Amino acid sequence: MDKLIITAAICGAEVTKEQNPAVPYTVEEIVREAKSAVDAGAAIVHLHVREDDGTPTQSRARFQECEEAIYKVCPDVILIPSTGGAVGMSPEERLQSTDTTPVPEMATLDCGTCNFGDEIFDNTMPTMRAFGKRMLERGIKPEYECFEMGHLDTILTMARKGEVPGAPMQFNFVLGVPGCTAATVPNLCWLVQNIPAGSTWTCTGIGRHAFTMAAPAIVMGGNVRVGFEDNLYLERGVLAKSNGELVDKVVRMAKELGRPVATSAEAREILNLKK
Ligand code: KMH
Ligand code: ZN
Repeated sequence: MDKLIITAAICGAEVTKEQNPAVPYTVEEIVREAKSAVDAGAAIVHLHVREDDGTPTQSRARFQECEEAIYKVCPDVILIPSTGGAVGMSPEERLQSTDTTPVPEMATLDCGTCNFGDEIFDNTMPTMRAFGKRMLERGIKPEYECFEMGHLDTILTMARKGEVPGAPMQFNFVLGVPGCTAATVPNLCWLVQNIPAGSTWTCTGIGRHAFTMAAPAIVMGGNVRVGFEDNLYLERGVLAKSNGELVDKVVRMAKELGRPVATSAEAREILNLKK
C-alpha cells in the first residue's frame, strides 16, 4: 500500500468567519492556514481564494498572489487550485485559476451537475469538455471531483473519448454534500471498485463525516482530504483552531492504523506528477 496522501482544503468558497473565525480570507490568512496544514503533514493544499471581505473569487491575479505567497513558505507543497469556484460562477470565470505561472501541476475538474445544498452546482458536458481541453493543452493533471455516483461514469466515458486527461486518473470522492451521494462506506466501496486499475483516489467526508470517512480511506489504501472547506470541527462541538489541527487528527489516525504519511515529494511520485 502506498503512503497516505493528506490534502488540506484550507478555505473553500462557502464557509465564513462567522462559522469559524479561523477561516482564511486575506492572502496572509491563506498562507497561515496552508503552512499550518503542511507543517502538520499535508502534502497537498486544495486552494480557493477570497477577496479580503471573504467574497469568493476566481480572479487569476488573486490566485497568482496567493500561490506565490504559499510557495515562499511551503516550497514543496502540491497546490490544487479549484476550477469549481463558487456556485453560480461562469465557466470562463472558474477557469482563470488555470492561468497562473507556473502552470498548476493539478487542478480540480468537477464531474457533473448536482444539487449543492439548496443550490445547483452547474457542470454541463460542454463545461467539462472545455475544462478537459484546457488541462490537456496545459499538461495539468485533473483531480476528478465526484459528488454523485453517476459522476464517475460520466468522467470515465469522457476520458475514453479523449475529452479529458486519462490514465493514471486521480479521483476525489466528496461524500455527504447535502443533496448528493451520502457519506457511507458502501458508497465509497462502490466508487473505488469502479475506477480503472492504476488510478489513485481520495475521500472527502463532509461535515460530521470528515473523520468517519477518513478511517475507511486510510485502511482501504486511499487518501484523505480534510479542511475548513469540508468541515469546521475537530470533534462534536469543538471548532478547529486551524487546518493544521484537522490534518494532525488524520496523521494521528493513520499512525494508530499503521499507515505512514507521504511527503509532497512522495505524493508527486504516487500521483505521477513530473516536477
Ligand atoms: N465550491 C463548490 C461549489 C472544486 O473546488 O472544484 C465546488 C468546489 C469544487 O469546491
Ligand atoms: Zn473546492
